[in-house]
Amino acid sequence: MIDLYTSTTPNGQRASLMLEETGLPYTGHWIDLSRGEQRQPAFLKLNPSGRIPVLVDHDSGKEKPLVLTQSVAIVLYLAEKTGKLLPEDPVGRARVYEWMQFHATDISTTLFNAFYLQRHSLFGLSLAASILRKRVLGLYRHFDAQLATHPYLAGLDYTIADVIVLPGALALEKRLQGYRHLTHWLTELKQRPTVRQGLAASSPESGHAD
Ligand SMILES: N[C@@H](CCC(=O)N[C@@H](CS)C(=O)NCC(=O)O)C(=O)O
Repeated sequence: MIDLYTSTTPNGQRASLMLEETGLPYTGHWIDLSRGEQRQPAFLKLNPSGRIPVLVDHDSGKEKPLVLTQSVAIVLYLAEKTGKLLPEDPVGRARVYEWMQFHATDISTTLFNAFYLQRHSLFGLSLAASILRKRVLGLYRHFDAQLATHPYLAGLDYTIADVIVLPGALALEKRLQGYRHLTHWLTELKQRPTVRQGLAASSPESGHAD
């Protein structure tokens, strides 16, 4: 059995989207970040950095359950555990890693920095935040170009590259409308039953942590 501690953010959604793809049974626990539930002692025992997502796998094959943080690590672990959404050949896998890392390092990190600077805008940093946001929107043109010639980011199949990129792109959907192929990809994926279930599993309606 697996427990997932998550919330309605792109990082939380990555984990629940992937769990739905694997078909593994799991229980979701929605963490209310606005009420600071991620800083409660019980949660900090799971992740001392006080952030979602956290996955606890009670069937990891080891004596103790595996407690895993970091959305990309969670997605990779689930892909390797189940053999889903990750090609076996090194070249196919390299393409998945390329798109996965493009988003996880260039886009997610830049967006986080923009968010952080915006919170400090009283100190005159909102211009820096808007420059970073513009950079992110510009970088998405590479995703659009890739999707102009491939149905999915790493090629012909839906892979963890799509799982990792999808929630962040959905959060910016309105601002990405100029990117026709990216928008088409988003529209298609929103129809995918596992995507609908994965997004629902990281929403407040899915329930609260104990
Ligand atoms: N790099 C981490 C980032 C995790 C993260 O920053 N989670 C945010 C939500 S997206 C969080 O829990 N923030 C709560 C806080 O900082 O108090 C990952 O990919 O899982």
